[in-house]
Amino acid sequence: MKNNNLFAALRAAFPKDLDAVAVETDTGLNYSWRDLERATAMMANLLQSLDLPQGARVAVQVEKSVEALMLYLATLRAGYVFLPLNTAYQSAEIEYFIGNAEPSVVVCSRKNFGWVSKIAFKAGTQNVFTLDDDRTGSLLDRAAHCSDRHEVVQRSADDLAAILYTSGTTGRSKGAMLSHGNMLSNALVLKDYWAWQPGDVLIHALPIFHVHGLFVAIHGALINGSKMIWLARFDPKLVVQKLPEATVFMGVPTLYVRLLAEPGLTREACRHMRLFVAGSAPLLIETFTEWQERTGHTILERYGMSETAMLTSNPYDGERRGGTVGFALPGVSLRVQDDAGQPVPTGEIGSIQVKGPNVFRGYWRMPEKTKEEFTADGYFKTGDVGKIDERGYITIVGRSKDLIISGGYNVYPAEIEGYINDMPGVAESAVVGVPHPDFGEVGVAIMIAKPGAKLDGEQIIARLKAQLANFKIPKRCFIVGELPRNTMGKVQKNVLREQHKALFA
Ligand code: MCA
Ligand code: AMP
Repeated sequence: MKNNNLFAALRAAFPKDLDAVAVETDTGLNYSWRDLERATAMMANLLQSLDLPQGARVAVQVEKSVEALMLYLATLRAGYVFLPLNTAYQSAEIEYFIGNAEPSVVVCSRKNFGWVSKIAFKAGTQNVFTLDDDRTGSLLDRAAHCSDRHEVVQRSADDLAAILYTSGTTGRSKGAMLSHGNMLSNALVLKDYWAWQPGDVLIHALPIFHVHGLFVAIHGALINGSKMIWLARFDPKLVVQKLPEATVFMGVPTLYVRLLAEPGLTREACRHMRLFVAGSAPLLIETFTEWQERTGHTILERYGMSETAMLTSNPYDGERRGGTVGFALPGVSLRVQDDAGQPVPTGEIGSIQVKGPNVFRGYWRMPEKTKEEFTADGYFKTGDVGKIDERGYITIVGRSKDLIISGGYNVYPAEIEGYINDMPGVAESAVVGVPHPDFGEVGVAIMIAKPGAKLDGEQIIARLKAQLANFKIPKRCFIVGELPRNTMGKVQKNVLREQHKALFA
């Protein structure tokens, strides 16, 4: 029987020369393909020795390192379900994810072990390991005693490989369940669509707890047997320095904006580059055009979601049109519908719906929510609003979901408003996204006080900082007498966005 474990496919693409460099780090370390093979075998053996139930979740909140990458691959290899968590999440956020996902294994950094292990043990997790970005931690200590031989566990295409939490517009975060088949199909389509070639080298500068850095970038390089230049964090100077050794780069728009501020970003620096990919948030046409002028390269913009991995892409060969996200990828059906569920005419705006082998298996333990997000004929409602032009190029014009995308991270206003509304003296709040030159969009909070109460914006920000991941904190806070409302009494966020649109201009 064919093994549909994603890891089996990635490993089959390792080059013949296992001693060649697979990952080169910014600290001067080289990891060979053999290192990846052996270390993932050892970690997979460790996981399997823990007697975990079928479908066990391995939740991981660690700094970016090659060992963290190996842990992801080892989890696939051992047939368990990987659950990556943003390193910015604080205790209330982690408590929710661990309580909801009930992982059998939690891996965290040593400095967080105290509070993370407390949360994990309370939720019934039996195994908590540490892993730091200096190649230390109990996970590696334990794996060192395991065999470096391991047979990849048999998995079917429908078996779960990962759960990615993506916040809901109302209520709490939902875990998007992605299967081995979802991810392998997407990786193979992109390998072809983006014309990955022998000798390609990827600069990996994104975090590895979201689809972009974890799947699109890593799977892309591995399924092509390509070396990665691995940066622990995005540093524009270092990226520019490494460009001459690379051929492929992927980033959210903020990374491109910051790279353009580097005088060293020149045609000469990009002379070996083959492909620059952008996504996760809208790429401004100014950035697209300036990049073309400075480097001679046209950024290829694509569009995806945690629930679906990549959905559309501008062509590799053919015109890459700025401001559009290109065409539906091979195998993906994409349509734009009106509120009555009818297809809209060419060029008109409607809701984007998708179907394909990349579309997720549903939300973790939320069958009702899952059902709501699919149409009767099996299309997933993305919550994005867009249009398709006469040449078939898709443009995203907005979102029906109340979501702010800041520097490529999603911020759900409802979550932040919930925290603000719980603060003493706050009657009501609204968080809206406004344009920002660096992050594309940032959150701004507007609130009204309870009668007689006095609110202090700085204090509110400080309180939020103690509770929430840093990227979710509104950049500004306004206390007003009243919020604009429609005739139904609903807060008009569009009016607030308009009022504050020039704040960071
Ligand atoms: C950092 N800060 C931010 C953000 N990042 N504020 C708003 N939005 C952000 N994204 C704030 C911090 O709160 C902090 O504020 C200050 O900036 C410095 O923090 P630091 O961590 O040092 O920031 P940085 O290292 O400069 O990070 C900026 C970044 C990072 C490199 C752009 O945000 C990043 O890596 N973004 C990429 C996200 C990503 O990979 N998204 C893909 C999602 P203070 O000093 O006040 O505390 S996958 C996806 O969307 C789909 C599927 C797709 O299509 O790909
Ligand atoms: P996530 O929940 O992190 O998977 O974010 C997915 C959302 O990011 C999508 O639903 C879009 O709203 C947005 N997105 C991703 N890529 C693009 C893009 N190229 N242009 C505009 N929005 C994008």
